Amino acid sequence: GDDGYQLWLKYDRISNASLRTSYTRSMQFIATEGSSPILNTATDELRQGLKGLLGQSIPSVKASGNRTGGILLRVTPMGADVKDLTPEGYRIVKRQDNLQIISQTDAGVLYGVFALLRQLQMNRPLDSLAVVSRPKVKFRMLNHWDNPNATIERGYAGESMWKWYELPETISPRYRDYARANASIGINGTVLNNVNASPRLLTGEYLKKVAALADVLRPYGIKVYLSVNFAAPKILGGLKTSDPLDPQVRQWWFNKVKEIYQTIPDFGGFLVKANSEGEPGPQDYDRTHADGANMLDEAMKTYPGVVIWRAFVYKADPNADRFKAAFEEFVPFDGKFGSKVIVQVKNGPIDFQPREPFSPIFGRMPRTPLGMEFQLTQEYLGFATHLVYEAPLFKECLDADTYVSGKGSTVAKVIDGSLHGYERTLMAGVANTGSDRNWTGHPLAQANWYAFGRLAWDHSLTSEQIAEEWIRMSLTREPKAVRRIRHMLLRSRDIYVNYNAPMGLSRPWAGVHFAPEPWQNKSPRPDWTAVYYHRADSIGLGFNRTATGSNALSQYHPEVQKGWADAETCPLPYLLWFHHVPWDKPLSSGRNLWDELCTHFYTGADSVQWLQREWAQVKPAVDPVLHADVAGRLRTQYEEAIWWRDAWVLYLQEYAQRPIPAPFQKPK
Ligand code: GCW
Repeated sequence: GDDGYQLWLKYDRISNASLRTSYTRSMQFIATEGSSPILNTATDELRQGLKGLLGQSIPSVKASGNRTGGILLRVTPMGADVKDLTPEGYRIVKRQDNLQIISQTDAGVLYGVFALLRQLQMNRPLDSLAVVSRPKVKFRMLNHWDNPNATIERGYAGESMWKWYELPETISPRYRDYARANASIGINGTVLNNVNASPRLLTGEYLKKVAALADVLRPYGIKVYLSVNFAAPKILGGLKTSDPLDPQVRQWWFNKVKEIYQTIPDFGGFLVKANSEGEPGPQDYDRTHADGANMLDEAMKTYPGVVIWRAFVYKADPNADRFKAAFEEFVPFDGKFGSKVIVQVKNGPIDFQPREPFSPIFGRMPRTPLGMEFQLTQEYLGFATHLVYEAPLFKECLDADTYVSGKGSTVAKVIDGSLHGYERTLMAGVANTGSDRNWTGHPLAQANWYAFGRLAWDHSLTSEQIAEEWIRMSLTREPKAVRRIRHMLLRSRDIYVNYNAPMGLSRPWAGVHFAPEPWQNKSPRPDWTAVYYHRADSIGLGFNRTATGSNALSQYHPEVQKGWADAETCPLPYLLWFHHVPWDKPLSSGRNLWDELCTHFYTGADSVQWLQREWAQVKPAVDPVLHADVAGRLRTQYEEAIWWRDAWVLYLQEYAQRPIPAPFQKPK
């Protein structure tokens, strides 16, 4: 059986014989002009893919000469074929009876190869294989929250893939497979370690291990980055301080960066979580985020790396609104960051909740490159037992309109640099991979890794297109089954939101972020209790963030405020994010708040049974081992959905003092 290890690179033979023949006629040979590690990868990947899809070994040659009917891989830095491309972009054209994959760079050719293979996997006709593509975002990377002891913070697919104790001598073959998967979807960077960073990664001993991983990833166009602990000068260097304005501290970082580049010449850069959730940072010394980031910026000056500084900050203040914290701390520093800094912002203002409005920072720092941070690992989305296809969540944020430069100023245009002219553009996904054989725990969660890469390359792709590709490449090409599974994926996120946190509810979580505990009121920090977020009381439910409440709404452009400020017109999915709504308030749906909530909770849980039925229908079209795995997870999901529903409903009922609406009552 298929255990999911091959991801979307299975390359099962195309079953339609005439299609296979017509492809094969145009793919008699592969001619690679020049040679380099990345070009060799491109050639090998193309051969391997075609071998599977066409069932034939295609010879590779140095030059095509006068031959026709083959595929040419060509790098050309200048000229008509590439002048409309960016360095990693590619063009696939049919010319003089050869199919040519052309780019300014080796990496672009590699991406073109994977694009061609994707077209074949989708069984597209040959005459539609002409494509021009450019990545919309420059740094497309995964963030691993992996610790040196092999645990993964918020990881649900086993232990870390990085075998730190075996490196650098032993190189697991899995590293290369990881690189292939990422390169195939355009990912070009990876942060190897947790943002709650152990300083150990910066020691000479670990840098050698990092260098060994970099060696495996390099031929796939992927650079390594490290999360750094801001207190490293004290902890590793034995200095008395890590004050970013202290000359010795600055010298320490300068030397460290130099050492890194001696070990890893193409090192990607640093990712920093500072003064957040107890991590050290410049504020420990009464310095600012800009002081901290700019110290690293300076140390990095003569090297190619970037400094990615996270905006995920908030203070333990029961009277504050955490929603506003990152904006308040960062927006005043717009324009103050050095020339290598990118500020990385989570999609929503709180923390990867099942549905959040977009972070108000987007669009409000026009002079600072802002990167997007999405979370692939399902910290708040049911770990590895719940099916949640995340592309719609990513798209909801990317397509949201900030209005900062008039209508159409979407978050995507902020992130891709087109709105404010940033050159350093970034999209990061907190990885959902681990050492589980199928990489992601839930086999269908592979789709989230895939979708992230595809959207980082081109955010204009739709959730539907991406789902269709992933299903056909990974699960089945049987049209009816493809349609069913696509429908399941596309509905899955709303189903989850319905039974888990509907209508703008958030954070009913205790420590591990799995169990529903909306009553959870004990915590070392007041802002880590559930009631802080949902604000249930005898009058109603929800967090008033309008002018009569925390006024977090004021952080958005007036046009955005208009959409959410009035409880009468605020769309129901966002209602409780911005309003404290009385239990008996009639809503646009025709139901009052209590009945509407119950409808979401009950239909959400019921819909998991729909997912189960649909999955049962596709059994003949999907590998039996994988099918059984998912079927088991869906059974668990159903039990847990009921658990979530009941926990919320029974808890809220104590405040609402209303009966469960008749359609949802158990028959006597
Ligand atoms: O989502 C929260 C997680 C923490 C995480 C933090 C962050 C790495 O609960 O585990 O720490 O966000 O993003 O820094």
